[in-house]
Amino acid sequence: MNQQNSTSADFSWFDHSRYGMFVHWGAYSVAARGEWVRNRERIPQDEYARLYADNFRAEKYDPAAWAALAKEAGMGYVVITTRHHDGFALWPTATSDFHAGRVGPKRDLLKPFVEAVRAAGLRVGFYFSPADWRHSDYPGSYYRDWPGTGDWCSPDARARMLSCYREQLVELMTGYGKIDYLWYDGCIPADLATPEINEEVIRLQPHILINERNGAPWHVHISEQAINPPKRRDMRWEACMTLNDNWGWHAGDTNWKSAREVVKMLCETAAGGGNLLLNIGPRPDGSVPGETVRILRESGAWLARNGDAIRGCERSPFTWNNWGRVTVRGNRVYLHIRNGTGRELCWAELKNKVLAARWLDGGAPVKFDQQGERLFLRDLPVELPDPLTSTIELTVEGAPE
Ligand code: FHN
Repeated sequence: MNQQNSTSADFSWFDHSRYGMFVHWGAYSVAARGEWVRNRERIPQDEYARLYADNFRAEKYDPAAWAALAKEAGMGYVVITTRHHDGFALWPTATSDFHAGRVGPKRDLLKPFVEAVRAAGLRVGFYFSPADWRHSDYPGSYYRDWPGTGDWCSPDARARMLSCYREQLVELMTGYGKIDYLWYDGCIPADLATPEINEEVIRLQPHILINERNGAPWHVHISEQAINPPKRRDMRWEACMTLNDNWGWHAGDTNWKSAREVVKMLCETAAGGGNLLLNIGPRPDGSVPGETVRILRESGAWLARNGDAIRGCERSPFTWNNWGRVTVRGNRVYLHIRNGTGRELCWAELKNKVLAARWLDGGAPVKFDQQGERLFLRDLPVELPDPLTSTIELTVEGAPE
């Protein structure tokens, strides 16, 4: 059942913002080799706890700085990994002894996060992994023949796993005030997901947005490391993307996306009426890598000048063009021009009558004439005004369909 049609909750904050920060941070950050390090390197739990969790100190943890960076980037919400597959919880859960309240920082890391994000006027999201490599009932076999101790065939093992999963979610949904977004990771095995648990979550947090990855189609379709709008047009969707090749901090990862690529992703997701959830992987001390700060600030400056062309945009009816992307909001059509076009650009798929055309950043008028569905934009500069992307705003008669 798709919950989207049955909820009275107001998710307009999600539709308006079109952009959020994803944070992958935990014991794995100490290894500096990504969040799957324990699995890839087949590290036994005790060794993993001793090498990584015990040394996860969060000594420079400043969630207010994370929230300020998200705001400067133009993001409207922040989603943090409360517990990733390794089982290490960022909050003092009663379900295990492997958490930040007892090991490493020896304090609750979620409470200051929630307070800082709310104080910045942003929405709060909790990522939660149904997979838990540490749980004795978790079937290791699902993780590439990793010698897990859990026997998934036994109903008792599944029941114990479900009970722990539910208890942790109840802790998260009752211990930190209003939570705006529950972000499940891919569910392995899928039958761990139960609509009943989501219905309990909604009873505890009536206005919460839930993504679909827990095995039941809920409010938000997720496209991971790709920008693929769902075929159905009545469902919210979000593309979650990394800034380099890893989610968790990886000291050897130098493959950083550019600010221009971030702007391109923003235009692509907004053109599809979707959101971009862009990941950061803080170091174990809580500091944010300089490259991340630079890229988010530079792309954020573009968004500060051109946000009207991204925020609140609906799914565009136009196909992409070889010069860029088209986003739509009401009777405004935004042409995001990325490639040099010479002095004229012809766009041939607009049925609506164009009433005005201007550069969105700065407002200078743009000469145009329309011949049926063909729109000619004249006397464009050979060097586009903005190195990241130059956007022309068209005011048209009616809303494009
Ligand atoms: O295995 C995880 C991965 O570590 C990361 O958290 C991503 C983020 O969406 N989700 C899973 C891979 O699909």
